[in-house]
Amino acid sequence: MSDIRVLTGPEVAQHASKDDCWIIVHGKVYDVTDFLPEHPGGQAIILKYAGKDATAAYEPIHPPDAITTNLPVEKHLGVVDASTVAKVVKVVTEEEKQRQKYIEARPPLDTIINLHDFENVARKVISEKAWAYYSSASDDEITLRENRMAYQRVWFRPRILRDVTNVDWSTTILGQKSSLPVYISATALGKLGHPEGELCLTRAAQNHGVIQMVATLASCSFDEILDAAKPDQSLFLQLYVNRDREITRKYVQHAEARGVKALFITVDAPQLGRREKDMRMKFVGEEGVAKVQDGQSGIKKDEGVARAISSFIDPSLSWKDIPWFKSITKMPIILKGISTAEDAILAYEAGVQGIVLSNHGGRQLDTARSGLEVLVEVVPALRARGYFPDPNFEIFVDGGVRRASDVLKALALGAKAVGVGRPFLYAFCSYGQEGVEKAIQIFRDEFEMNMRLLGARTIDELVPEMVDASALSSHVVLTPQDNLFHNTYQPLSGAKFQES
Ligand code: 173
Repeated sequence: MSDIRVLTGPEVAQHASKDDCWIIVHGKVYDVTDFLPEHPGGQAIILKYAGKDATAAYEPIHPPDAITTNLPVEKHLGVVDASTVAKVVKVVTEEEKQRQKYIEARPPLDTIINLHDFENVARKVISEKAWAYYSSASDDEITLRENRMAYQRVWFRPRILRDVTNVDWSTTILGQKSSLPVYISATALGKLGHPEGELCLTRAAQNHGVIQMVATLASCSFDEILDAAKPDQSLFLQLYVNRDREITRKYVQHAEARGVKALFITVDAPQLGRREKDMRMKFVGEEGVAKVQDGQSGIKKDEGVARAISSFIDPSLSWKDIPWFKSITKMPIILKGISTAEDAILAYEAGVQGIVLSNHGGRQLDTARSGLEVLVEVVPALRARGYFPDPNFEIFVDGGVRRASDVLKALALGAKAVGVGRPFLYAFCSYGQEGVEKAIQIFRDEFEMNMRLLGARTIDELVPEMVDASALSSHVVLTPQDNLFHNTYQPLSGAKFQES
């Protein structure tokens, strides 16, 4: 016997106003009237689907359980009889038609030979909205570009005649085996770019012994990702700390119970940076809706995807909170988003197990320095205090890595491993799981060649003497232009004129 209420499409459609708003998600009907003002993404976007099926819009930017955990059970009204729901007729835009053509005409995967290639493909095969969200960085995107350029101010000092028949680039990261000195860094909202979202990363990582850092704001739910992983697969968790610490405590302890191996707390995002490509896209995309709502709801229509869903992040997070994190978990704690030697020292003294020298892919404080440049400041400062090297404190770098040679530079300068975010994201947006596997293969090929040419047979043989980083902190040196990068990089554009 079942007492589940079955509703029809026309019944749901009668509740299509701000004062009485029902929506359908995954075949279930929800009364979201009271939730409207609380929706982190604003009311306008929900009202666009009032009385209708919102699944397609909901799916890419919410974990499947978001609605059930946020809405009291009495607002779960029942299921809808699918045969009675008016099919949402999707107007196929010119953009969408063009996109489908590009998907058909993707370069065969075996013609992809470097990580830049994925970015070029992704830009064409994902929606403009997804591209704007993923590729954007804050303000003038100076740091985004500097992250890449910094690697080109470090030059190799290769050693010769060392019998490099066998080279081995495997390592351990926070005690976990890794086939590469690279981990997949957290990126949010994977389903904006591919229907399987972050699961593409999980499956590829397990096939190749690579560690994935799972994002708090992944499109797939945490448990979906963990269920897709093998029992012996190492995963890390990236954490945005909630204003409600109870939510964070439960989340962290659940992750630990499910076997996550380390907790990376993001410390560089008390507020999200203004990512202008993303903001302009939102402005254009939701303009019609936002106009109706203006002045009624106080919705900021120009926030962009990320900002719209980030209001839960606690800006009051401080050094005083670190003991609390240590009290709720035994996982190693790593602070992600350190940009100075001063904070690296504080982190060490706070007793955490590592730091990520990162500017969040250029998406937070613009003109913050690259992680690589921060590394050459941090290592001597820690060493001077006897804090480096320390097997219980690992230093990571992320941002701008596109080549194994970049990774080797960071390792020679003292990093334990390097985080790679967007390139893996673009790999799965373009080719799904296979794309990620190919990206890993490209890294392998590049490690083999570069380690041979550098004269380093193992990761331990990468020493500071193998690089000349003397120009790293000088921001005015000229280097040859990186054409692959520049040709892919999409310059910021100005405000659009209104169509007459
Ligand atoms: O960089 C990001 O876009 C990010 O970290 C984020 C934060 C909040 C919501 C979505 C993404």
